[in-house]
Amino acid sequence: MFNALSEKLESAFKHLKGQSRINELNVANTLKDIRKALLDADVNFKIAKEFTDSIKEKAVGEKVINAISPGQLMVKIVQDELTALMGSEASLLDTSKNPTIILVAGLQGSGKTTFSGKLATYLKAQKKSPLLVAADIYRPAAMDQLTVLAEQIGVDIFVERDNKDAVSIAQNAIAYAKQNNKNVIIIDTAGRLAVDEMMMNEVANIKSAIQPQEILFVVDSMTGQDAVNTAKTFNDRLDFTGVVLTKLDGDTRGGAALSIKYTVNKPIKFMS
Ligand SMILES: Nc1nc2c(ncn2[C@@H]2O[C@H](COP(=O)(O)OP(=O)(O)O)[C@@H](O)[C@H]2O)c(=O)[nH]1
Ligand SMILES: [Mg+2]
Repeated sequence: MFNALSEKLESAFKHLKGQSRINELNVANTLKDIRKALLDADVNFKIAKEFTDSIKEKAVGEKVINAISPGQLMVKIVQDELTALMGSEASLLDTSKNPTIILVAGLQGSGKTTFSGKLATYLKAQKKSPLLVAADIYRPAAMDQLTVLAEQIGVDIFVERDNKDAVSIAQNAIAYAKQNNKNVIIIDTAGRLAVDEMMMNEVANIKSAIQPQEILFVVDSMTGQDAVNTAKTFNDRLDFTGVVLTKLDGDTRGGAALSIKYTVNKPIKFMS
């Protein structure tokens, strides 16, 4: 995903070849190229600007010790800043509570149902006993999709086909999980094509009714900068605990991955 970006960053450092120290003048072209590389990767322009401003501040006037060249020093500064941008600590899923409730939210087509299945598989491999919950009440096909998935991976599923209230489905699923020794409950919710009030209300109501330990916001990384706005809206309403990036196998340029953490300051917990 980051191949194009790393190639462009590498060539940005070439401007510093043969220089004995970093100054405003010789670092300008490198910074320009770094900014362009980030924009080409679909990073939000404001973030790209703040990022390069902060690199400039750290780089200019930095004493170059004899052992390393300005180019090497610049690579180090950029790497540190990129690490800070993405989050420097690994963030794990909190599954300490029994049962742990995980709410999966995001736009329609972002990959929530697919991810819910993958997450259940991942938890099963960790000797957990997950329960998948079909809380997308609008499309009967969504319940079928999760049912087929659950069968394929050998995980229990909770479906109430005649219940048109997502909140009560979630509550009933929790009662079922407690009776059946399921220790992680994964609630796959409905999404809309774009952020809308009704969807936000519904998922916010589910949140307040069941108090999940984890709220994972699923986002299609191919949506680029749009993903940043969606993430912000969802975070304002749900205060989610982590981000799941999907479709990284497509021709994404990585911009969403770089921008979301920066914008909402929530960790990327999974790449699906
Ligand atoms: N290439 C690719 N396709 C995915 C990925 N995750 C989901 N999809 C596909 O995207 C479409 C929507 O996924 P789905 O899980 O139903 O999204 P939902 O509406 O958020 O539940 C389906 O055709 C999935 O097969 C992924 O990581 N990579
Ligand atoms: Mg779905």
